[in-house]
Amino acid sequence: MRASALARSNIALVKYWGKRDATLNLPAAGSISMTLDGLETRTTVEFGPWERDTVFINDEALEGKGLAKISKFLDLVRPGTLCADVRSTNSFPTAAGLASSASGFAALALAASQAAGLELTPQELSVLARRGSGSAARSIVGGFAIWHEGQKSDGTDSFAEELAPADHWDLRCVVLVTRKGPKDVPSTEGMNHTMETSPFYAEWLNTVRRDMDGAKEAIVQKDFVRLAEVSEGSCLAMHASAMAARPAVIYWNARTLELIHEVRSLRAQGKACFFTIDAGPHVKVFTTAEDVYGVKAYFQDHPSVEDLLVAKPGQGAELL
Ligand code: 2P0
Repeated sequence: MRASALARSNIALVKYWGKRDATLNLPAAGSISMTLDGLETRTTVEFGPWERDTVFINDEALEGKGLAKISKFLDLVRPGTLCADVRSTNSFPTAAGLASSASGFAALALAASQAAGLELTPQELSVLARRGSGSAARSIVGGFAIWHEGQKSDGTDSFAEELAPADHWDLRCVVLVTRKGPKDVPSTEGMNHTMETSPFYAEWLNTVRRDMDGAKEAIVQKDFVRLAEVSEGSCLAMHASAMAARPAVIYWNARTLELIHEVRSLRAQGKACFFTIDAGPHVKVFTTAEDVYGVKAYFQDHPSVEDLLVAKPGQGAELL
C-alpha cells in the first residue's frame, strides 16, 4: 500500500490553452511538449486506515483548497475508505516559476495508482495524471510528447504518448527567470477566462490544429528552423488570445518583452534559438547542444535575468 515515483516537468512547444470539459480536464485541442531532465518531483504515497489524507510538499503540510484538490484526485484510485499519506519534493526552486503541477500530478498518479495496487497501462496513467492537471498527462511520457485532443466524452482517448524519445534530439531549454515574486493568474483560471471572453479564442484553436502537424514533422525531422517558427507562433497566438480577453490576462512583464527581442536578435546573429512563454513572465529559450554555451553565456549576467536553469530532454515518469 506504499509506492514512490519520480516525474519531470515539461514545456509545451504547441500550447494547451482551454478545455472542452473542465471536470475531466479534456483539452479543447492537442498539444506537444518536451519533458525536462533535472526538474523533478519525487512523491511517496501510502494508503492506511487513517481519518484524513495528509499531504506534505517540500516538508510543508498542505491545507485548504490545495489539499482538497489532492484528496479529490486520490478518490480516483483510493482503495475503499483508506486515506493517504503523501510526501512530495520538487528538485527545482519553486521561485523559478516553473509549473510544478505537471511533474507533481504525474508523480502522484504513478505513486498513488501503484500504492493502490492498480496496474495501469502508460495510456491509462496519462489519462489519470490528466485528471489532476492537464499538462501532467504529458509528463508521464519522456522526450517529446504529444497529448491527443481525443473525441470521446469519457476522455479515455485523450492521453499523451511519445512522439520521439529523449535521445532523439539533443535540444536544450534555457529557463530565464525574470522575477521572483507575486503569483500570476493561475493557468486554469487564465485559460477559462480566455475561452469565455476572448474574441480571438476560436482563431487560437485554429492555429493549434495547424501547428500540431508542423511541430510533429519538425521534431521527427529534427528541423530546428521549422520548430522555432511553429513554436514561437503557438506561444504568441496563445498569449494574444489571453491578452484579448476581457479583462485582459497579461502574463508578461517588461523583462519578458525585452528577452523576446534579445532572443530574436541572437537568432539574427546566427545562434539557433527560439523562445516560449507559459502562464507567467519567464522566458524559456530552446537551443541546440552546440549553441547552448553561447546562449547561456549571453543571458547569464543579463540585467533582466534573475536566475537561469538549463535542461535537456528527460525521461518519462518512473517508479522508485
Ligand atoms: C502548456 N500551460 O501547454 C500550457 C501553456 C500553461 C501555458 O498547461 O487547468 O496547469 O491544471 O489543466 O496543466 C498549464 O496548465 O492546467 C499549462 P490545468 P495546467 O503547458
